[in-house]
Amino acid sequence: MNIDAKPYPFELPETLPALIIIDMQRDFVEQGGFGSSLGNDVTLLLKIVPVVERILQVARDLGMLVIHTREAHKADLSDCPESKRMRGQCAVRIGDQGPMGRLLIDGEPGNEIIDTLKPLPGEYEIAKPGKGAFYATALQDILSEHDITHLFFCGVTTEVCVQTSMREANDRGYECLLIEDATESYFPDFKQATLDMISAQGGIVGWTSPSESVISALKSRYGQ
Ligand code: TIU
Repeated sequence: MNIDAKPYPFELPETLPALIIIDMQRDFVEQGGFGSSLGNDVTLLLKIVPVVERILQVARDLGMLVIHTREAHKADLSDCPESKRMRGQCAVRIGDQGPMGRLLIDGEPGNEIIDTLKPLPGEYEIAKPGKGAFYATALQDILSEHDITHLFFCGVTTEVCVQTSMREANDRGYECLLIEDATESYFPDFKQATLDMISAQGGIVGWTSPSESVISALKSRYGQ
């Protein structure tokens, strides 16, 4: 069973693939979080929420491994390079107090995954200090423990944390597919460029496909 994808059909493995949901936390989609501190219109990201909800429900129904990530730093900022904290000309920076608590700090209200996508028991929730989900996290060990070979990516933002994580996964030998309408950027052109560059050159980073194709193929391949 294949998924209709770019640049060519994505072959589903015998064993269940994993779903990786990148950084669907209040910091990026709600006013007053890290995303808006950088000067972005965060409302642009909200349109993917129902799509990510649908994919998450299918992954749960099929018993897939689900990994949620959050971009998060320790309260003492010991895992936040000064270069990252000082980048940009923002009035409020990582670790500073905002309307949803300290920006991008683990445990603060703004760092929580949005209500409708909250992880369930048995799902992994990874706090990651970098843009990539593999950097300084246990992600690779978790995937190895579960014999995962194929990964489906969604979340925000497309050209920052999603693309970085997908490239890290690609370099580690995983077959990766980015779900087109389940990822979003503050810059629509950057989203499109990222989708294009992933599947260019014969799938140099992996595949992309709309959620409808992904969901119907997953259900036919792994459903009862
Ligand atoms: N600023 C931006 O587009 N993204 C980030 O800072 N982090 C993630 O992409 N999660």
